[in-house]
Amino acid sequence: MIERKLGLKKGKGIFLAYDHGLEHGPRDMVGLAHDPHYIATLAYKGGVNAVIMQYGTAKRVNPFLKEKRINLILKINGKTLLTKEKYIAGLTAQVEDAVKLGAKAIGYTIYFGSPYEHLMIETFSSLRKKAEHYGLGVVLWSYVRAPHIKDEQKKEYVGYAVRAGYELGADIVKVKYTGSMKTFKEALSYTPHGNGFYVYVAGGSKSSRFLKDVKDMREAGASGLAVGRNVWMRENALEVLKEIKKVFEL
Ligand code: FBP
Repeated sequence: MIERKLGLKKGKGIFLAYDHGLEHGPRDMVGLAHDPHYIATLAYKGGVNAVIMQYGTAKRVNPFLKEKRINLILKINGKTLLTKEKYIAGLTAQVEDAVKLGAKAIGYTIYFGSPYEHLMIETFSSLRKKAEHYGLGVVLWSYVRAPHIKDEQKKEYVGYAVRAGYELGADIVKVKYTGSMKTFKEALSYTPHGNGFYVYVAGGSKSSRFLKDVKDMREAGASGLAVGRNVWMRENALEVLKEIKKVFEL
C-alpha cells in the first residue's frame, strides 16, 4: 500500500519536489536552491514524506537520503524548457534505477490531450507494471496540456486529469490547482479518492496566496502537496513546511 511506502497519514503527506533543474533550468536554480544537499536537508528538517528528484540529482544525495531515512520518489521522465515539443516528456531513468537507489515510488508525467498522449500512456503502463512488480509506488504528474488547450487549470481539465490517473492505475496523482476551493472540489468529485488513491497538488510558481490556497486545497479534499518552488524559494522554507503540515494535520 502506498500509505505504508511513503508513511502517509490516511493518505496525507507532503512531497518536496526538486526536479526543476531539468524542467526549468537555471531560472529556478538560484542561490541555495542550486544545491540538492540544501534541499535534502530541508526535507529532513521539515519532516516531509518524500523528496522528488531526477536520477542524476538523487544519486548524488542518496547517501544522505539513506542515512536520514528520507523517502525518494524517483522522477523517471521529463523535458527541458528549451524544446519546442512542449507536450511530451522523455524517459530519463528506468524503474531499475529507482530500485537501485532504494526509492519508494516512481514519478512519471503524462500530458493528457497532447498529440503524443498515446506514447506517454503506453510507456506509463509498462513502467507502472514494472514498478508494481518491484513493490514501488506510482505517482503520476497528471496534466492536461496540449496546443489546443488554453487553460490547463480549468476544473474540467483537472477533473479529467484526476480521473485519467485513476483509470491508469496510479497510486497518487499530482495535479494542478484550479484556483478556487469550489472548482477544485468539483474537479475531485468525478473520482473516488482515499483508500489507496490520493490526489496531491503541485505548488506552482512562488505566490503570496500560497498558504491560503493550501487551506482551500485541503478543504476541497486534496490529500497533500507535491510542492517545490513555494517552499525552497523562500528564506523561511521550514516555516512554510510547518504551516502546510498544520493545514493537513500532519
Ligand atoms: P512546483 O510546486 O514548484 O510547481 O513543482 C511542481 C512541479 O510539478 C515540479 O515537479 C516540476 O518540475 C514543475 O512543477 C513543472 O511545472 P510546469 O510543467 O508547469 O512548468
